[in-house]
Amino acid sequence: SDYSQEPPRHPCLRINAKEPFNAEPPRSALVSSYVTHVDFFYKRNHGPIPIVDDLERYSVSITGLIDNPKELFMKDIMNLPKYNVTATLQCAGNRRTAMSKTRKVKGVGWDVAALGNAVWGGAKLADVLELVGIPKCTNATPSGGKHVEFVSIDKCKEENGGPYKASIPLCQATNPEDDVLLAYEMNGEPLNRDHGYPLRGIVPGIIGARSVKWLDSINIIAEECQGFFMQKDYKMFPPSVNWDNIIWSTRRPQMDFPVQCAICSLEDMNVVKHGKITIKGYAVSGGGRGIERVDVSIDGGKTWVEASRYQKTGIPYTADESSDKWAWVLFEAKADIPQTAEIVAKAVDTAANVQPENVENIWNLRGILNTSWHRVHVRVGH
Ligand code: MTE
Ligand code: MO
Repeated sequence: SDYSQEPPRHPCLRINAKEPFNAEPPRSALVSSYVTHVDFFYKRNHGPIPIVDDLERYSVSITGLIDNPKELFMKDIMNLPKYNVTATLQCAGNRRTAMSKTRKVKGVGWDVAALGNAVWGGAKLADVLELVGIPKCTNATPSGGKHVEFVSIDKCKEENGGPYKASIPLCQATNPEDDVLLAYEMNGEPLNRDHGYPLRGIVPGIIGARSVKWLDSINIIAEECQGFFMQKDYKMFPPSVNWDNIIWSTRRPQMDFPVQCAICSLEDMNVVKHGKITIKGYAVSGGGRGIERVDVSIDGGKTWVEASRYQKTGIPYTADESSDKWAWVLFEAKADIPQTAEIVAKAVDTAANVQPENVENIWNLRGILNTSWHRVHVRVGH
């Protein structure tokens, strides 16, 4: 593979793997703004970044189980109504490094910043599919168990040099309420190469792996996508499964994301100047579920206080129509700590789901979905 034409990247990024390029910002960058700056948005790749230099000729083919397959050009997609959806994209491998500390897991290591919150601009996939004669889906008219497969133009070794791909159920793709986008903008600017220029899927509320970048084709298929990243990766196994006894077909591809949170204003083992500290971080759940509560402890989880929550700065967050349902919620609490402290955060989503206390109990060999209580140890010193 050829990594000689990678795009420039911000020097603050922590590189977890160089080729393919996988990097995350320092965690403090995440809580400096509600919408994550493109430079600080994590980059998760499985091959070299493709180059699309002729936008006029770039097209996406819509094929598969449809009567009239179509080739769509950028102008066709941009002619559809444009939507801006604020959505958090989180890699299933976020916080994998911490899971690996209890028992080694396979995969690129990540601290707590393999996620970001962006305003994605583009056409709704439901509108795009209507152009090829597929009606919108409502709960009253389910679309027959079919799937929509996104195929990229990149090349990755897991697919033996073939493209990255993934699928979602057709009913999700064609339900306007699910806000699935073919996005050409990120935070009001055209997508950059790292994030999928010129066009990517954005599937809010589920693991980042299904938001395929650099789209080449969209296929309507009878069964879910049989690609590596759907069938041999991104599945959640119980702690008893290891590389000798794994049977991939026993588990479904992971889609939804459980409730997650992490402290970003402090690093583990930080030495702080005095005992008055600010504990800031993010909380986010899958499926469009809001964040009901964030609890913070400074004594390792013996006692708790509730943190304040916000999306737009200065406006207290409530999980209702006024909030961005696909986006993270930032939280903040102030505390006065003794000489040493174990700070813990845990979130509760609007379905009353809670985070598991310990990573051991959710350990899985691929190291995905580490949503255990987030802990940082700090010491007051000089
Ligand atoms: N799409 C393509 N074509 N190739 C990839 O390697 N990585 C996926 C997804 N889409 C990937 C892809 C994964 S695992 C994640 S978490 C997100 O893209 C990351 O998106 P980002 O790099 O824009 O943050
Ligand atoms: Mo990912």
